[in-house]
Amino acid sequence: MATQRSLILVKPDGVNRRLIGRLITRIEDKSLKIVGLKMLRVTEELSRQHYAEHVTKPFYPLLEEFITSGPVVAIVVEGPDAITVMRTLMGSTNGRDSAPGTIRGDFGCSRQMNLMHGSDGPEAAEREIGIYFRDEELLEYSTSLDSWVCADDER
Ligand code: IDP
Ligand code: MG
Repeated sequence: MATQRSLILVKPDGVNRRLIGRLITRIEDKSLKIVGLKMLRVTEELSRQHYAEHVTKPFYPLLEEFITSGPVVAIVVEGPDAITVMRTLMGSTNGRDSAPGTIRGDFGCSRQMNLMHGSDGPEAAEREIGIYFRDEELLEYSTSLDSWVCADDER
């Protein structure tokens, strides 16, 4: 167990469907802390950087078209095991297979238009946070609720 940071995107489908608020609420309800947040348009170059592992895959051209098609909201979340916690909260890649109660399971039924991105491991998280945020855009702060997120031996 460790305090981790994860790079989250509300993808263009989430922005277009006016779901930004509800999706961010899921993060806050889970008691993860938002330490960075911005709205931007992903360029083709940024897409190739972000999805470097997928660039050679057959579905990449459509993924790039989708992720560059409208604004996204980029968020850095922090909390205990935040990377895994966010992946569990989002559900599996294809909304059709995602369990009810997960973000992808509750809000969609697409493999591509699956509302959110979340880093899949510590190395990816560090790399992706560096792509979207400068150090000074990430804020360290404590709140009176921090001590109620989990016990000290769970951090
Ligand atoms: P993940 O977002 O659950 O980690 P990845 O396999 O890393 O899923 O794929 C990255 C993104 O590419 C997915 O979230 C989805 O938007 C899109 N994608 C994944 N597989 C396919 C596919 O087979 N066809 C079209 N788009 C796909
Ligand atoms: Mg992935």
